[in-house]
Amino acid sequence: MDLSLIGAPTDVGASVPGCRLGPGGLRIAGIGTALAALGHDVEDVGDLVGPPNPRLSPVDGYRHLPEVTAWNIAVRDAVADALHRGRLPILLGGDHSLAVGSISAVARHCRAEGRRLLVVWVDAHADINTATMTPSGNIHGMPVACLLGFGPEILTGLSGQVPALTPADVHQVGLRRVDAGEKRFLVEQGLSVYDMRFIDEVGMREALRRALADVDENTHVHLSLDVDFVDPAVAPGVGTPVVGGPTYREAQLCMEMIADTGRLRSLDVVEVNPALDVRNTTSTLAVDLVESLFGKSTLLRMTPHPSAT
Ligand code: B3U
Ligand code: MN
Ligand code: MN
Repeated sequence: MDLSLIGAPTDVGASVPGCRLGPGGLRIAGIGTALAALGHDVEDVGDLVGPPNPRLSPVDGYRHLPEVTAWNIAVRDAVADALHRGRLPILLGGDHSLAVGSISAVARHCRAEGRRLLVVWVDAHADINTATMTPSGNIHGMPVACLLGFGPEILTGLSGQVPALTPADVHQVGLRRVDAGEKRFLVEQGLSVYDMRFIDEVGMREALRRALADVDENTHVHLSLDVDFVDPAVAPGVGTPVVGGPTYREAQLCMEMIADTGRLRSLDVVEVNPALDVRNTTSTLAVDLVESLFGKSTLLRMTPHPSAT
């Protein structure tokens, strides 16, 4: 496949600084060479440019809304450009607020092409806060709400249509820290959520089997991979670690099952925080996961793997 790496070195959507260093950490861990070694054509468009992190308090429930907006417009346009050129965009974040711009570009592209969009959101958090519910004002806790049409107009309208997504388009996997308002909102909106309790009791395999059940040839799968999805014992370099996450192997299975669909067409890798990391472990883990997403497997295998059906 033709892949485009797009760096977005910012943490304006977070309050813990450091994920602005994520694109550098991921490149040093070898994301480009690893994907090229799997046979892909890899283009690195370099880092987008945007405002610095002013480290201010929230205003009307949003921290750094003008800066988050500027970064998201840059991300949307870069992702749209890659898709337009027939390439598969890989957003190297940066904090998770950037998924608003990334997925808005993907949603607009799918609308134009008549494709069904399915977003797999893997995260310790639900990221479905609104200005009135948020405990922090951090916009990286709000991208799912923005994409569903709940948020500031400047962000909810980035795809050219509000909402960019409907709840049926989103499946969340790995949740284990959800704020009180978010819990109600998830139910109200009817999102499909495979939380850690589900993964403990039923398993990662069944979670992904259900999340991917209606993927067909006309489906564009987007994976929004917040690395705090993985247990912090394995992925320590994140701003908001939450214990009790998937193991390395469970996270790999999740990636492998998405790869097996053959329909992954865009990806966000976000919240890698090299400033909090140990020997670039978290970037290295992220590269391992991305390799599985793009075809690395232990044995030669058929796609989809017969046991996955
Ligand atoms: N739900 C909390 C914490 C949080 C969400 N996403 C991250 N942290 N990375 C909030 O601030 O909205
Ligand atoms: Mn997130
Ligand atoms: Mn998270």
